[in-house]
Amino acid sequence: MGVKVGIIMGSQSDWATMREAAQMLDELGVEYETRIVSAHRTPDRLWDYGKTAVARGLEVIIAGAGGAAHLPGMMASKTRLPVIGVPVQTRALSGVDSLYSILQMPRGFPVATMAIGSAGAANAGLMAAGILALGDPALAQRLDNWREALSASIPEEPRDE
Ligand code: RP5
Repeated sequence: MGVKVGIIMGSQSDWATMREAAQMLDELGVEYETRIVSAHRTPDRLWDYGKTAVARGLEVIIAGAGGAAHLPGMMASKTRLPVIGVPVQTRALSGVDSLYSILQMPRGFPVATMAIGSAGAANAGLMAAGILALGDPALAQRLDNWREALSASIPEEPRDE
């Protein structure tokens, strides 16, 4: 089976955040590819990626960007694959700019928008795995196990650190 998840990001500087999505997919045994695709700096690359995504066998795209974060929305306009958007935290506006840029899509072209920053990137990995698990019982079991392990790791009572 080929790679089903594409993790794309607007800049090398987004990788520190988007790596969390990749690590989650590693943990769950899901193959992925990673690419720098910028809506502003490499628009032709964005177009090609979106245009060929279905034919290449991708099933989910995770797209992270910061600031004027047009990458997830533009990708959603170019492919019918589910696009999961990750607002990267910015210095100037703490990622609220990224969040609003990704979240407020017009009717017809949805982006599943995660939380700002690393938690959002990790959750994007989980969301992608959840989508693929609908048609992959072995992955569904690994995801169930992962969720149970997380619950089991939470103590019932707080303690002094
Ligand atoms: C966006 O601009 C990228 O997604 C990144 O979050 C932000 C800053 O990019 P660099 O100037 O660090 O390359 O397009």
